[in-house]
Amino acid sequence: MDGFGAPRRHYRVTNSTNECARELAAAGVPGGTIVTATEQTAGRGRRGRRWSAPAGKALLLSAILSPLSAEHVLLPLAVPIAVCEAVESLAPLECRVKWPNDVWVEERKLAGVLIEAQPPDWAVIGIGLNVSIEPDEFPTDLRQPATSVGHGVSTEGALEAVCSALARWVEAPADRVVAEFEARDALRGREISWIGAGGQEGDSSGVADGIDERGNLVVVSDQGKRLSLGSGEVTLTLDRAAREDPAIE
Ligand code: BT5
Repeated sequence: MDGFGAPRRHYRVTNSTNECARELAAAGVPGGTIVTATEQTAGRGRRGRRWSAPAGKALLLSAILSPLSAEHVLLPLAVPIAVCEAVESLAPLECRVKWPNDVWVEERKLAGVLIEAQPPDWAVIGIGLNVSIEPDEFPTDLRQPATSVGHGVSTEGALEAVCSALARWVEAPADRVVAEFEARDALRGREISWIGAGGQEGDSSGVADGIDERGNLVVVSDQGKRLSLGSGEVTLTLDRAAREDPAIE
């Protein structure tokens, strides 16, 4: 595979670029193919959640990685890292990765990543990056406050920077990905609670302490146990005290 960006299929409106890219990947298009859209009518987040962005103001990108090998085990972390680097090359912002798949600027969600894969054949890397969305244009029911790149950056400029950073990070050795994640980890040292980790009844809150070599989130539970949480199984809540005590907002 020789980078991401060609061939490119662009839609003015589509349901979901990930959906289109999955169909193309299943039909055997070459790795490196990308799908972009000005607007999505059914943009997907994880677990049936929605991704929404006003037309033309976000990068809506799905990039096909093929073939997909064991060396790509940290792909879910390499992608948000690549987005951070791309954004920082375009605007004076400091980006952090909020495990497992968000890019944050000052505690606000700038980008989300949705990877859908059929190993060993392909992975579709879906990226939604807010480029020039005004604060009052975001949906009002977001789980986390959102923000945009701003600074006059265009969606095409963002596309170019993201594709070039992706090419580098997708093939980066695991130790570099882990080191870079550590430098950008938005959760380390923070109190979190989680639901959904099978077999770990009783431990559902603690302090985030980085990731393990498979990209799972390491937490030290309130009971003092060190646990690894898989991204597929848990839902996180941040800053427990603030949520449990409505007086602290
Ligand atoms: C994600 O899911 O963050 C992955 C989003 C991936 C979107 C891209 S766009 C191109 C490609 N094609 C697709 O169909 N999808 C990918 P998750 O962690 O589940 O977060 C979803 C949540 O983010 C929603 O429930 C909202 O609360 C919030 N959200 C929705 N739109 C947002 C936006 N523009 N900016 C910030 N947050 C948003």
